[in-house]
Amino acid sequence: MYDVREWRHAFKLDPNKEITEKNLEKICESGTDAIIVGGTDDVTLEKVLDLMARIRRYTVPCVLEVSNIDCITPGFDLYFIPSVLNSTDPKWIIDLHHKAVKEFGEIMNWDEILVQGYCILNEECKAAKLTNAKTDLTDEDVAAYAMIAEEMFHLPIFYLEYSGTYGDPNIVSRAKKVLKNTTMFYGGGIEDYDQAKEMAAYADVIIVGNSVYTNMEKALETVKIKSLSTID
Ligand code: 1GP
Repeated sequence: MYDVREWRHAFKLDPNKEITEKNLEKICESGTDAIIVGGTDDVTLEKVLDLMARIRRYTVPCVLEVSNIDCITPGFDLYFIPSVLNSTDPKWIIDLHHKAVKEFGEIMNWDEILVQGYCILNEECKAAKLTNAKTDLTDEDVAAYAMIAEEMFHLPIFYLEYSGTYGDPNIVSRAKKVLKNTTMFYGGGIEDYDQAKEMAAYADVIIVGNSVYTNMEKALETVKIKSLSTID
């Protein structure tokens, strides 16, 4: 349950967006493997705590994806720490991490912390702009980042991020081919079951974010991919 290698599907909820109790219940009881709490804009500790407390009424694993050191709070099952491998600014690859570990390293529970090697591919998304990501990449470029994540850095997660737009299945497929132990997450633009199924054929875990807020019923249908396996 808390082992990402066994996951196939997760919803990502943004602390900065409104969700009704009824819809939150549907998401938490959907059968998804986890709820990831994370966002780029105006994420405050207060909003993170509020959303965590609401999700905690259900048994689904609850993970904080840390985008801002001020929003870290105990109470989550796991903590994901993104490192943007294709950022052109060391701040997002290693510098913020260095600052956090220098300050809190001795009290961090490393068993609960997983580093995600991000590769951001939608140049229009906020995360790409914020991190100055180099998004003009070929499938071979992306596969090399995947290989770096696994073979050089031994990261538990490689995250292909197309946030806000549906990605290129050929790139996802090519990256997956070089991964053996690192779990591949795909997120971006998944709005219905067919898109979820297409990406779940290659990615180990698909992440559904924005469609929770735009079309809840279709978002819920994406959970059905859990019974499908990836193409080896
Ligand atoms: C965002 O990868 C997630 O970090 C999901 O993307 O919001 O486009 O579904 P969407």
